[in-house]
Formats: sequence, structure tokens, C-alpha cells
Amino acid sequence: MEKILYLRKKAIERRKDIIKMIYNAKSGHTGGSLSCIDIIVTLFYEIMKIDPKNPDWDHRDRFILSKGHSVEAYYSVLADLGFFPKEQLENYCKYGSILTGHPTTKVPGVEVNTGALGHGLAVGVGIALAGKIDKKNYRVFVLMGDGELDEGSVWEAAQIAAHYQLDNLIGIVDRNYLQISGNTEEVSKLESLKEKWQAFGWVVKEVNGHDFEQMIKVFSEIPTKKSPHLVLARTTKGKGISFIEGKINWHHKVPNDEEYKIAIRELDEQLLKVGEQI
Ligand SMILES: Cc1ncc(C[n+]2csc(CCOP(=O)(O)OP(=O)(O)O)c2C)c(N)n1
Ligand SMILES: [Mg+2]
Repeated sequence: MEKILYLRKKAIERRKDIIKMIYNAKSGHTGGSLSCIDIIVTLFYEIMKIDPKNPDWDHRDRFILSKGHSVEAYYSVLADLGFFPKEQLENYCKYGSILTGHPTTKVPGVEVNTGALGHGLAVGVGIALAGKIDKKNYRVFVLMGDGELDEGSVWEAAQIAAHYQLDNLIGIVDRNYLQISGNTEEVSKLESLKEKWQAFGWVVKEVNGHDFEQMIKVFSEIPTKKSPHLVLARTTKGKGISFIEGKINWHHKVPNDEEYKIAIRELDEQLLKVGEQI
């Protein structure tokens, strides 16, 4: 229980970072970062083998943020873990900063440049295959958006991953049912998504992408058995801030002064509640 409260606290703090970064920069992808932050927190604080003091450690697990537009969530976690100084978050998207609006390998801890959707899984397949050939024990985690699955290249990568029996590859879909221009089922129907991944040879687990207990269980129990794994994480876009949750126009909307104040107040109230339980 203590562990879960700790993760919840970390995730609320990260949501504050996300909102601050976007408000300061007057740019960013608010909904998608708030949607996936609980997943990224679970992976980085609890599941993956990493060493922030040694980002290139040979045996580290690899993480690829294929939905690169959710970069604020990623930077916030990397900074909190000490991959780079936290003060740098204040320069997010400012001239000369390495913290650009989509992740690049200039940032300690970032494995792959992303942002053009549909490529992360294919790169993950390559890294996972290399790990098998080199007889290394690392695992590769690739976080994708659900709208991103409209890209055909995702499915080419899915097919070849099963062909090579890449059981060291874990795909995660941030299933928030929204993409840039509307509901995923209205823009280009994805369902039945679970069955599609299964048909491509993947073992699929479904999970609530805001429930740390469930996520820890699912990610810890992923077996090594000659199939790649897909975690279908049900989420709410904009999760954690009342007037952003589930709202399509918050895909890359920036909070104004009033919205910023309300958002921070709501997150501070959540922090207080978690604090009372610790
Ligand atoms: C190849 C490519 N086409 C279009 C875009 C523009 N774009 C950025 S985010 C986005 C929507 C992605 O939706 P989803 O994957 O569901 O992300 P989330 O809901 O998690 O924010 C689009 C179309 C892009 N980044 N890359
Ligand atoms: Mg989406």
C-alpha cells in the first residue's frame, strides 16, 4: 500500500510539472501527457531496470516513447529520477534548450528520437532483436498512442515481432479513445483491438492505465514465452484535471492564466489527500 501511495504522489507531482512546462512554454500536448503519466511512472519507478547515473548502462531496459508528443510526461520523470537537473524543465521548448517539443537522444535517458508517429515499435523490434542476438537480458518497452495505431507501419512491426518470437518486447497502448481530430472509433475504427493484436501473434493483457496496483501486477507477471506482449492500458485523456479530462480540444491546448491556477489548485488538493494517507 505504501508503494502505491508513493507512486500516486509521484504521478500527481509529475502532472504539476507537465502543466507548468506547457504553461511556461505556451506549447505542448496536454491531454496525451496527462493520459500516459501513470504508465510511465509505473515503468520508471517500479518495473524497469535503469540507472539514472549511468543512462547508457549496457543492461538497462529500454523505453521508447513512440507517442513522442507526450514528451512533457517523459522529461518530467527523467528529471525527477536525476537523469538531468530538474531546473532544466523550466527551459522546456525555449530557444537553445535540449528539451525540445519531441524527444531526442540529446536528452540523457532518451533512447530514440520520436514524434513522427508509427515508428517506435519498429525501432523497438530492432533493439529487441539485437538483444536476442547479443544474448543480453534487457527488455524493450514501447509506449504507443491509440490514434498512432492508424499508421500501417505499426502493424508491419507487430507482424515481424511475432515472427522473431520477441518475448523481450513489450508494447503498451495508451487507450484513451481520442486522437488529434476526434474519437478513434469515428476517425478510423480500431476495435476489436485486443483480437487484432492477438491475431498478429501477441499475448495481450488489459489493464486500467491509472491503477498502479493493477499495472504493477500485469507488468511484473509478463512471462518469457516466445511471444511479444501487448498491454492495452485503458486511460482517460487529460486525466487528473477536471476540465481537461476527456476533452478533445485539450490535445495540444495551452492553459491560460486562470486555467493554470485552477489546474495547480486541483493537483495540490490531490497531493494533500495522498499526503494524509501516507
Ligand atoms: C506521422 C505523424 N502524423 C501525424 C502527426 C500529428 N499528430 C500528433 S499527435 C496526433 C494524434 C495521436 O493520437 P494518439 O496516438 O491517440 O495520441 P494521444 O491520444 O495519446 O495523445 C497526431 C495525428 C504525427 N505526430 N506524426
Ligand atoms: Mg489517443
